[in-house]
Amino acid sequence: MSAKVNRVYLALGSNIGDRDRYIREAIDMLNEHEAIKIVKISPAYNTAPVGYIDQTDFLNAAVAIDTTLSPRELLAVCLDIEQRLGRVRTIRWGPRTVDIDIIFYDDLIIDDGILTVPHPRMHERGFVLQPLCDIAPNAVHPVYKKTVEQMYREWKAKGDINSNV
Ligand code: A4P
Ligand code: MG
Repeated sequence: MSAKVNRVYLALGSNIGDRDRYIREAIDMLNEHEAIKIVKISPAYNTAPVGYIDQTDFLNAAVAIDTTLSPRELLAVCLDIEQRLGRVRTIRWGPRTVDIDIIFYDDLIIDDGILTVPHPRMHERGFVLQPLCDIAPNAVHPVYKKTVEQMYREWKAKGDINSNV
């Protein structure tokens, strides 16, 4: 019997060194995993830092994957790739070679103390919504029951002068 294939959306961000290479290498490393297939890759966007703003601009992208890994197994793979690409955790929201966040995992809602899915801040972050909207405008947030396109439109309509994509 084969394991269920799940559709997952990941957000990637980098703001140290050769950002483009880190994003591409992270995607290659995901694709090399036998239980992960990359289905779609968004364009990468240059974005101003949100949260901890005293740092250089990010490059952000999103990917759709099909995977038979469980959410926690997938998180472990993402953390391992972050580590292999030289990420050192210092300040929260601080600079990083690569950050890989699980945005949606099918329509699951998870909050087990280690993993929170959907990602709790995705709906208020242009740097997640814009690339996600390129590859999955019709994906529905299982808690808010809104499509990615709707959330991205609402985020843009807020017109917050302090926020960037
Ligand atoms: N964790 C829980 N839920 C998840 C999930 N859905 N996906 C846990 C991935 N990890 C999840 O993450 C800390 C722990 O969260 C993980 O070990 C995992 O067990 P982290 O990557 O070390 O911390 P972080 O990324 O600094 O924090 P967090 O909360 O993921 O921050 P955000 O909200 O992702 O913000 N500005 C721009 N322009 N572009 C960016 O990419 N990123 C951040 C990080 C801030 N500002 C940014 C960007
Ligand atoms: Mg993260």
